[in-house]
Amino acid sequence: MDIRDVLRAQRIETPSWAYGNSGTRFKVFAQEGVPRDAYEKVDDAATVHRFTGVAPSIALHIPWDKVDDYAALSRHAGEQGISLGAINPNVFQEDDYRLGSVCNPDPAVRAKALAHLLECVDIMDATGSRDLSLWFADGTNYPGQDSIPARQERLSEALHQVYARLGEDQRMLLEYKLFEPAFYATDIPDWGTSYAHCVDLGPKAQVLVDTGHHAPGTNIEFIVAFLLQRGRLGGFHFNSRFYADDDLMVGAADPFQLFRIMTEIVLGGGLDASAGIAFMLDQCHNIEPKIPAMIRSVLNVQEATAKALLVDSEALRKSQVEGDVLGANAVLMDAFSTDVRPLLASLREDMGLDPDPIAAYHRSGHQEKLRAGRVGGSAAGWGA
Ligand code: PSV
Ligand code: MN
Repeated sequence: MDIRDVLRAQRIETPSWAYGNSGTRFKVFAQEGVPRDAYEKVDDAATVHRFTGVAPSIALHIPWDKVDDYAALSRHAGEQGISLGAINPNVFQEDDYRLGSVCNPDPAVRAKALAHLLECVDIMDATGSRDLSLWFADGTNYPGQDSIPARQERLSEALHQVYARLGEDQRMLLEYKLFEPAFYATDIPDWGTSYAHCVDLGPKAQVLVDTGHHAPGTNIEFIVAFLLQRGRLGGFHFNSRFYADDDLMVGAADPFQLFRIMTEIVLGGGLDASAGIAFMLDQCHNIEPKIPAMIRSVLNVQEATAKALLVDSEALRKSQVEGDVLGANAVLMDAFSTDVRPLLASLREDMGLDPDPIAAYHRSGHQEKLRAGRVGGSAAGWGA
């Protein structure tokens, strides 16, 4: 295996919502030059791809990225050199969803949520997207508020209806999250719950691991290795956290954790296109400029991948079967301690890219152009 070929073929999907304004529940800091509609978000994702060469698709969130003609948006993306990726339905931002969406005790609200999920599969037909990426804000805040098993049944029923609607080449990714916005019991709190539903549904249902959605101290690479071995790892939402679902740049808080995750991916064959794993980012750049932050994030995933590819798997296996604890650990640490930046810089030159994408972006004057050009209209996004 030639490491350079693997790195050249790597694909990292960026999220439309990272390009729009975002913030915390305390304040959204509006930035100049942010996209005003889905078309401009596609343009920003295309810019990230132009400088990195490995981010050729954008995930959409519906209705944040609602347009009249999705085929036209898809054509626009193609003209910019990228494609439309995962479709993320949004069933958490309407008053009707106060007690949940597909798990809501009211059948009328459940029907409304299901209709939106099915509409999103129609959108996938128009955009050519493979993945329906599902995350539910459903859950309860107080013990006794609702029946935990009844909610699981409602969830299962909705998922089966959506699964039945998927086309031959379409998949459903089921994301879990320990907490928030529900604080007592989230309806899909962990990978086990997601995995069980996916197994019930069939092979087109796969677990999505968002790195920010675990309790502190959770061994995420164990989850990754397990799901990969079982053929149920559908994809990632990469980001970083210090405390909760912080949505900071991937690899910023704990690059070693990202390396450990990518090492399990590499060792388990998860980088092969046939594994079908979607490597997506799910981040919000609240105080930092968005496009360079996204470029930085893509480079961080690339660096972790390069280091994981440097793990000497033969030496590792040998140490493992010999019970050489320190030797095995040293194999991983050697790879992690290697500076892969020169390798990636030379790879980029081979690919016709600038070896330093962030410096190249700043030199390009693109940010100033956006600031001057994107005036009027209102910024598209969940924040402001
Ligand atoms: C929820 O916290 C989440 O991780 C889901 O993936 C959403 O689609 C995304 O963030 C944006 O709110
Ligand atoms: Mn996510």
